[in-house]
Amino acid sequence: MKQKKSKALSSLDFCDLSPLSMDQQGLVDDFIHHYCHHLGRDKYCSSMRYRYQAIAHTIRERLIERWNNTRYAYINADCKTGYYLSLEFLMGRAMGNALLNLGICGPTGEAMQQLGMDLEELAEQEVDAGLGNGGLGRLAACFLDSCATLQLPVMGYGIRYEYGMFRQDIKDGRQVEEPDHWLRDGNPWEMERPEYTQRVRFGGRCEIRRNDDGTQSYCWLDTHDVLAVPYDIPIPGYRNGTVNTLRLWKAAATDVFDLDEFNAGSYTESVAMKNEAENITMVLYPNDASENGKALRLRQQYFLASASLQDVMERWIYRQGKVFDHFAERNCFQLNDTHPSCAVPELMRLLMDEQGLGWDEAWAITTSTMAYTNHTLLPEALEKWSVPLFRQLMPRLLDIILEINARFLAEVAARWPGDGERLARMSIIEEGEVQQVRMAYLAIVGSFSVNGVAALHSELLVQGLFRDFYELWPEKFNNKTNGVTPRRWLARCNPGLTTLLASRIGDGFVADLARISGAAPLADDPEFRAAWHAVKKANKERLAALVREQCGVAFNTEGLFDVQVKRIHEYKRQLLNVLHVIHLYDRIKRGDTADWTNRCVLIGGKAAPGYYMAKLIIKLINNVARVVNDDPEVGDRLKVAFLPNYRVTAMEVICPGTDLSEQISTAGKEASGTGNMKFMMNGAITIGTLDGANIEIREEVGDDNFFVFGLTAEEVEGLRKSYNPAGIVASYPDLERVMQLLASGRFNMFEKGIFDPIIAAIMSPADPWMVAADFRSYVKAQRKAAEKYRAREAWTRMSIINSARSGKFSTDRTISEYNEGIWHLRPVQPKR
Ligand code: B1N
Repeated sequence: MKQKKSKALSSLDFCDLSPLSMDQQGLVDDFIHHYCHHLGRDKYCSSMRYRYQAIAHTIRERLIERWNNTRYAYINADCKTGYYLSLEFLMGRAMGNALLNLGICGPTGEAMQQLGMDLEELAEQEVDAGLGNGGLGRLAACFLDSCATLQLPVMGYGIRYEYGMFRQDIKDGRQVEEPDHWLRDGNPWEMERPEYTQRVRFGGRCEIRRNDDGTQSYCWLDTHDVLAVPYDIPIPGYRNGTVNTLRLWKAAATDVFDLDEFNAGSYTESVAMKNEAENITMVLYPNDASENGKALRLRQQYFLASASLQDVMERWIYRQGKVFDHFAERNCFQLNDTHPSCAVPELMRLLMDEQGLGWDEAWAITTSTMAYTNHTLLPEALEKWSVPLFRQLMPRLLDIILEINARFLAEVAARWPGDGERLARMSIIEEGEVQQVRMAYLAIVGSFSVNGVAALHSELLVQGLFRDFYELWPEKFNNKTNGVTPRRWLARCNPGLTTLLASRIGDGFVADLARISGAAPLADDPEFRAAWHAVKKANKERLAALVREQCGVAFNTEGLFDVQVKRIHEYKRQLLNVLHVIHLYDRIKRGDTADWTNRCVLIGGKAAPGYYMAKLIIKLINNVARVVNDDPEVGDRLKVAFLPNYRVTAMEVICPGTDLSEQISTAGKEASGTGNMKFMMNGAITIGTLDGANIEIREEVGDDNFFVFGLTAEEVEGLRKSYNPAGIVASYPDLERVMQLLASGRFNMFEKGIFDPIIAAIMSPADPWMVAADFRSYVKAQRKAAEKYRAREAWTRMSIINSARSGKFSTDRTISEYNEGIWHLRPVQPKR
């Protein structure tokens, strides 16, 4: 795999090539070249696929020019580099984003028109790169966009899963998972780079060797090696000449390995071994915020950490030699949750075993290059790996972890002498029937920075989960409130609103979202409000068309578009939403419809395949939708749809067409949320609990422009011991009727008892999500929203204010804070 190196082709300097044309005719010419000469198609080919591929390659070569120039600029600047290590990058489609950021949407559209094609129709051919579960993976994608836009030398490192997030089908109201073979037709947005292949070791055993000079060295022997082959994806900045890199690793079997087995005469075994190696990057684990403890997942984690660190190390040695004095000043690794946290012991191993550094030197470097972001407080999502599994897969890493722990506990013991309980609490190794490695503690001990993703979340981290560590190292802990990129989540997905805003405040807000505040005074301008309303209406038409096509449900755009799209999880409380829908249905059936606001409720999201309750909630939503939509008495007053296969590309149509954004998690459970920000930016008003970034959204828009409800995080914890849902239901007739309707079988006429587990969960005094507790205040907030919606001018005013106050929630702001507080990178301007 690793190719023979030869002398540089100095006559082929990219900098000397004449730049590719960015105008209509140049794009037409290159399209024709790719279509006819590269792909070998002609006028008789009617498949859209090759037209898409030809335009993709036309754009790709324009990215490659800037990509090379960016690389040269980074090398020349000899600058510090940041690395974002993540098991997930939820990129979605690349083409529209590349055109937007290159600034050639106009000429490309015209070029395609000249050739008799529609650019947006071609764009529809692209499949989503769904290499992530939800918020955490999409955040990584938004971060890369902002790093490139801010011209920061940051590289993403991830895994090139053969199968991304599963496709969700709904059959008979239930989720069915289909494999997502997204690479089937090839991927024009990646570039294989076998010349940078790395070798990752698994299994085997460790041996200590005595050196001649009396020192010891460690050998990791008899390993089963897997090759890591990089595929690079260009990440264009917004109209600035920068193109950064996302490097994704694919696992491949070593040839040596094959040969040995083959020579031994066991051909089939050797093919089976090859399969085992290549399995590592076969599939993304579809668990959002819950862990499954599968060995293959740990292999993925180590594979990513090891390949990426070796890659960085190889470049370092190539450029700086085998001297590591300045390594920490020049490199910084941001760990996206604990998933890549094997990077801590792996960097120790590389520095000690491969480069011969001593422990103290290696530890000083490691703990000044690693930074860790926590994304959840849910105990079921905190990663723990069993010590025996670690020993089996990465014996040398386990040795290092145990040594890190021994030295760390000695430090704790020195600080709190005699406090055995504290030692047990803080140990990286959890004792029990089977010892476990607590990955979050490993990440904290090995990092110089630990951050949460919204103000409340970061506060709860240091008060609860990480309290002991905060007492020890208060200076390590900080907050970095999440954001979303305004390029994809405003300019690209909502051209109508972007054009309207640009006509009044200029288009500077796309690169600097703080400037969107200039639109706030326009909320008082009736003409602007009318134009705003017209854009929203058009976006609602687009969303209604999607719902009609995907769900067969007719949404009337006069109604309030009430939307909850996100992973299905009990803590996110899609159940509370359905209970409200049932309540509205009950009101209609009872004739309680004076001053009614017509409402279209859209819910979408995937459930982890093994999450029974989440899947049952999907079934309930679908069954309720069927009853409501089929009831002639209901008519346009209420429509309900479950959108199958929610993903990045669907959100690009959904958020611009939404009036009311549902952010209704149990307070203290949603670390941040980022969908909430996309909706806000596009002029939806939030109905939400005081959870995650909702709190900061409300701070920005003010109480008048946000429908808040529910218990606070503190109240939720305070209520636990005395929680009595039966009492709550009995004292609130509206909720009592909803529960009766649920129990009556109205929504499961021929499926007796299927929703009993849901009823039991709501009625349980141990319900961790306290659905019943927040029902009353939720209904009240919903009523207020419905009333406000009927006052159209006032609603539009709120909508404008929400967009205009969304400046804080750009990932440009988030990334600037990461850079100022953690990374300390200097921006670099490539040659243009
Ligand atoms: O990360 C997002 C936050 O906005 C969300 O509130 C948070 O729930 C989400 C294990 C996770 N936390 N933890 C995960 C994903 C995959 C996995 O295998 C956990 N995702 C979040 C961005 O900060």
